[in-house]
Amino acid sequence: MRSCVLPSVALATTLLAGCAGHGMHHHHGPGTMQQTMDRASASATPPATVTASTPTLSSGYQKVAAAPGTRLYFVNLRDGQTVSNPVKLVFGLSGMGVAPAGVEKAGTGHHHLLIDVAAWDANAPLPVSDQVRHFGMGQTETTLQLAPGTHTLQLVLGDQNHIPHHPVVASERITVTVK
Ligand SMILES: [Cu+2]
Repeated sequence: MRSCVLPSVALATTLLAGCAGHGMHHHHGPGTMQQTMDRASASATPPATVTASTPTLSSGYQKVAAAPGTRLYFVNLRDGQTVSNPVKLVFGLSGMGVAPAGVEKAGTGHHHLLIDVAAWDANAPLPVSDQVRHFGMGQTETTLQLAPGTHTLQLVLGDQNHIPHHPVVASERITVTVK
């Protein structure tokens, strides 16, 4: 089990995945200088602003529980990567299962992809928009056309009603540059 330093106190209660950029260097000694340089030059996307998750919504709705230790991550992309269209994204989920929207099954959810979203509500259904894509059939990958430039991408797991789990299951927010 790798350890992961969370970049933000606000997100410390969430289950952040995507720690692949950290903790990968196990060697000490001669390589230290190069590792330090690699780390310093790596881009770091600020985390999204997310409301603190509550187990119950104001409506009385009981959120679906996230399994402890669940990780959500981009399998094939990392923060700071340069990509070209069409951009393929593979969604990685460890610790829970994928089920289509509308199917109530403990320990499951469906993927949501947030594109250029800097803030979202953990205590409401995820909206449907060009920036918030739902994969309600249980898809675990997609292919996008993105405008040239930089974009942030983040995965959020939602339950059968598109409501984030408690605690939130979200990936690291990453930035990609589209050529
Ligand atoms: Cu949804």
